[in-house]
Amino acid sequence: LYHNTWELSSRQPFEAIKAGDSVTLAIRGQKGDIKKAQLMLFKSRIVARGGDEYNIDYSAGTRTVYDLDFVGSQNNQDIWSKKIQINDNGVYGYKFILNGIKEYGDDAKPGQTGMVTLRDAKPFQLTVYRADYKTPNWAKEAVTYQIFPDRFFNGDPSNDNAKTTARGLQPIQHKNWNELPTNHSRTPQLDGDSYECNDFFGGDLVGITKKLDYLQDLGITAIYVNPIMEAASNHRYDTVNYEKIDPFLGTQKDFDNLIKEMDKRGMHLIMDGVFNHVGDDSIYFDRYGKYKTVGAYEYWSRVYDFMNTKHMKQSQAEAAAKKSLVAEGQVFSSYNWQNWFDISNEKTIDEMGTTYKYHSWQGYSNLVPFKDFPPTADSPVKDEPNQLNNIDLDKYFIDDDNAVITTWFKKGLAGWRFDVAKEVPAEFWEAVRAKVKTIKTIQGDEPLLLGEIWQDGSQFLTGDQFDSVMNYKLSFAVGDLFLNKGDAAAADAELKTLQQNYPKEALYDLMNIVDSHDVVRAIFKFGGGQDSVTQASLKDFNYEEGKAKLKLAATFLMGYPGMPTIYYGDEVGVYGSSDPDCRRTYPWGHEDQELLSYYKKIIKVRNDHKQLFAHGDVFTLKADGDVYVYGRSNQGEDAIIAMNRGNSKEIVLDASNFAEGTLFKDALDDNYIVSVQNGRLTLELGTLKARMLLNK
Ligand code: ARE
Ligand code: CA
Repeated sequence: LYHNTWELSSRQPFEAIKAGDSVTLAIRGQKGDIKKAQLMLFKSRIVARGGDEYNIDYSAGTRTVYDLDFVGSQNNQDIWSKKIQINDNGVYGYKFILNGIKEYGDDAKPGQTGMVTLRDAKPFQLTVYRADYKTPNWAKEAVTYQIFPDRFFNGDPSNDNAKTTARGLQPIQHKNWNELPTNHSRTPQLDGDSYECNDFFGGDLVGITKKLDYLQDLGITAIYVNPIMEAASNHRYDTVNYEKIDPFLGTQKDFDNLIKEMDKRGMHLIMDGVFNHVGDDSIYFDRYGKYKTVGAYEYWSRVYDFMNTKHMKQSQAEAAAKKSLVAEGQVFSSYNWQNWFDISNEKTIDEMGTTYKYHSWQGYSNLVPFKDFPPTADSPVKDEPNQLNNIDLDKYFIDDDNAVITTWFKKGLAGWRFDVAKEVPAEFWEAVRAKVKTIKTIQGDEPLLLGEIWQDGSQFLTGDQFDSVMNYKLSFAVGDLFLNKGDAAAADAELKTLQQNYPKEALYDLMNIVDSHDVVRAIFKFGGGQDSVTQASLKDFNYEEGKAKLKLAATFLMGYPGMPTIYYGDEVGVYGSSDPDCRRTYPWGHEDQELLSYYKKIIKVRNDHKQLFAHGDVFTLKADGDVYVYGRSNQGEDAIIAMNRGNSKEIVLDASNFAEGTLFKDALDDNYIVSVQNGRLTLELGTLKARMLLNK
């Protein structure tokens, strides 16, 4: 029995289909063996899940069975097939049932062929997207730069203690710019609470603004910035207030000015949106009783006992004012924060004294997930539609006139990167898209909706949720390739699977990365560094080897569809192990200039051939051992991107796609020109070298 999702004789078309379109699925068997062939089609149900647990769930959705038709025999094999039309978008799965007893489904290796089982075969995936699915062009054309704002540049030292000064608290002692991150500050901070991730370096929005010329010179056209809204920690995933810029990072004016300066340079801003949880120390929850508002935790645990609260950080007068707010029943401004979280009345004792139980995100007590967003094992998976109807969370974030998600677009935002996207109910993202896609950014562009997804993101990319996801899948494929963990064919299988599963609209604006603020720096990994090391040192890895392989990976991204995204400092040789070591400061004045000029060169190649690289077709030319070569084509303009992770060699490519005699010139090596001869191209590829060959 044989079915191969990559062969048109098995499945046509190769890629995701548009709702309303048809797909032809066929299976072959030895002549005479198949008496009856059926196709079982599943529509998966989108289920939000927490932690690492995540899968497309076919069992929860619908199931249809079709009889296949015998279409003929070839080479002693019988072919059975069926053309089916699918009208609704979603992630589908299919498997074959032969003679009523055997099943043939996916073998769980990337793409391609499957295997026979007696029952419970794993379905092959088929993605069906909405006919009107359209993603922003600017994102397809972008070269993006990711900034962890505390660590990029301190452009305004006067705000380094803005939060403490405003509240009459002890100033915090910042780390020196050249120290390493440890997540622990030397001094007790803010109001003396001891939380982690509290070492600050002073980077800010003015710092980003001041370095825009640097980014423009590098060829950057979009910036993705980690959370900048008010929060307690240095990473700011523990939001205090969604409507306010963190005072350590600057003011609303600084933000407006950043946007103004970015607009001048035609740059787009993508912001981190953390809508799965808030900080325990936030106006919404207010575990420590710090804010003028009455937070949910306060309400449930201490609302009748403000004056006696052990953690109360407010003055007696403020506490009294709160008490009267409660008495008047005006506890929660216009939103019912008390309903946003799961808080039980059970008391527990911890190091802070008596506390009340509440759910926390992955055991981090500073991150409090919203109710009905099921992020923990003890909060059961909920998949009823419209589960948000009984709380007004969606109003605050999406629907109100000044809702958080839409209002930031009015302030100049071009796109959101949504944190822990898979743990938020699909209905929430659908509502976000429905609303956001009715507006334009103030620059007149389509807004971008991008999810933080580490696994296959198909279910978010069928036209009713996101435009894009962080492409960790690609970072693993490219990472393994240059780490010599698998050969080029293995990487190609992973990449072809993405090309097959993701609608083209999504594939072309994925956030393509080699690393991020959550993982070991790519250069460290490539240089043989271990991610178990708390602090990377030059003893742990070979910088030159890491750098050579980083160049290969960066070149890979720069020629590929999707927006290549550079994690700040990668381009100048910043290294580091896992979080927080991957968040070292940008080394102004100590950059690896050679690496930087390589980055500039490859980015320029992409930017100079935007139509080709942002919109052109992509196809594999060679995936063999140490060598990976792919092609790009768009209306007579062609490119060949070749990478060799091994020793110097000569390779021969099938170039029958290109006209005989076509000249290809290496944009990274002016003296190198080759031409298509007898439908073939012969290339010299040096040790750990890449080429970007262009015919125009
Ligand atoms: C940090 C350190 C800890 C430290 C703690 C101290 O990592 O070692 O003990 O701080 O409080 C943010 C910060 C982190 C912080 C964390 C908790 O940036 O520095 O931890 O908050 O305070 C999964 C999720 C994915 C998530 C990653 C990290 O699915 O959504 O884990 N990423 C986002 C952000 C993070 C952020 C948060 C979520 C929380 O990008 O920066 O953390 O808002 C597999 C799985 C993935 C899994 C991945 C990594 O591949 O498939 O699902 O991602 O591994 O574990
Ligand atoms: Ca500062």
